[in-house]
Amino acid sequence: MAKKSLVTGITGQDGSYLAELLLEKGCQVYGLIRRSSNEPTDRIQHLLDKIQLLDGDLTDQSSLDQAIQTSQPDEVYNLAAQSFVPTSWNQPVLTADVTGLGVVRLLESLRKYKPNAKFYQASSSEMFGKVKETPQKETTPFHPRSPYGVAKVYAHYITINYRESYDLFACSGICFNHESPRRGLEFVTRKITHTAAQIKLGKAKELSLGNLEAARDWGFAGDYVQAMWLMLQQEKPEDYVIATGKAHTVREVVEIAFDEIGLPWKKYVKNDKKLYRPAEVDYLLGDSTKAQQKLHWKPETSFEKLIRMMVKHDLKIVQQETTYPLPALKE
Ligand code: NAP
Ligand code: G4F
Repeated sequence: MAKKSLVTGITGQDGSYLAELLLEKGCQVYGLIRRSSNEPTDRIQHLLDKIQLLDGDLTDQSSLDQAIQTSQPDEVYNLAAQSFVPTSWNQPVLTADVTGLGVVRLLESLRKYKPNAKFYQASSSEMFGKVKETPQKETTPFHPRSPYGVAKVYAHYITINYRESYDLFACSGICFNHESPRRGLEFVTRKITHTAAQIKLGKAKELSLGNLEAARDWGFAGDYVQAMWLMLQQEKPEDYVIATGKAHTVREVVEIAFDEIGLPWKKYVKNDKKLYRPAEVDYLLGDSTKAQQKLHWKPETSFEKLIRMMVKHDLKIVQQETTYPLPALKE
């Protein structure tokens, strides 16, 4: 019988890649989707006839109970979150509620209705924040630098606690930044590749950025969902760092993106102090030795290939964009 997998955050970047992977593996895929006044399914449009969507929200216990009871999943991947770090300073309570408490709500539903399901939590390298050692591994202490990072630390420990308290198969992937052509436009890599494409095609004049010296260990989302799946195929639940082991600055993303479009970046990139964060995470670099040894996982896509892939995709979609006038209020 096909394995049943429930994915929260299925409409997000990772959710869309993971849903594709799970379908390839022959799973019956359920996705949690929250109410929206417009269509949130752009990234999974091509999968809609192959998956089942269940209404729910991580802030609403009864909807999670219902989703677990209806889907009776063998595996649950919790990818839903308020995931944009700057928003977490403007909406700290909402971020704590969704990204932090949302996880204990989901674990409670599992404990009550499907305790033998395997559970994956999307932990984050933002938990390392002001880093205590470099590179960061599973045992590196946390020092989060944003309300988002703090919420993820709670989520991480409550996942460990439910594993230890109730013997649930619950584990976390501590994923470093991962990107793709499906990345939200507000995250820095996609902001750069999309605006560069707009500049190339005459649809934007400049690119405003904050801290160009921040460094991240950037990988490809398609590679990272493989690791998530592998973690739930193990005999024992354990936490793993998922990273490429190479760090690059925001400036390097800009250099590659503008090289791809053949324009000099210094002419177009403006520094905007408003885009700096109240507390920055300066340098993240992950050590994924454990995942490589135990899961036999390794990243396949290089940083340069990733950024060039994103620019090429953005050139195509910016080219295709047509602007329709809004319908008049009165004809
Ligand atoms: P994303 O594109 O922002 O997707 C977030 C998903 O969460 C969307 O499907 C969103 O639904 C859903 N969501 C938000 N609030 C919700 C709520 N209250 N109830 C139910 N669903 C809700 O994020 P991503 O990049 O795919 O990341 C997936 C997960 O990995 C997140 O938990 C993120 O924090 C974590 N993570 C990401 C990275 C990375 O570099 N991408 C690294 C480490 C950890 P809508 O479509 O309706 O907004
Ligand atoms: O792309 P970012 O917004 O990603 P950030 O904050 O590292 O968070 C992402 O990765 C985390 C994993 O470590 C995830 F948990 C989280 O959900 C999310 O996916 O910013 C990256 C860096 C920052 O240092 C920021 O200060 O880019 C710098 N930056 C410079 N100018 C900018 C900008 N970031 C954004 N978003 N926009 C700018 O204009």
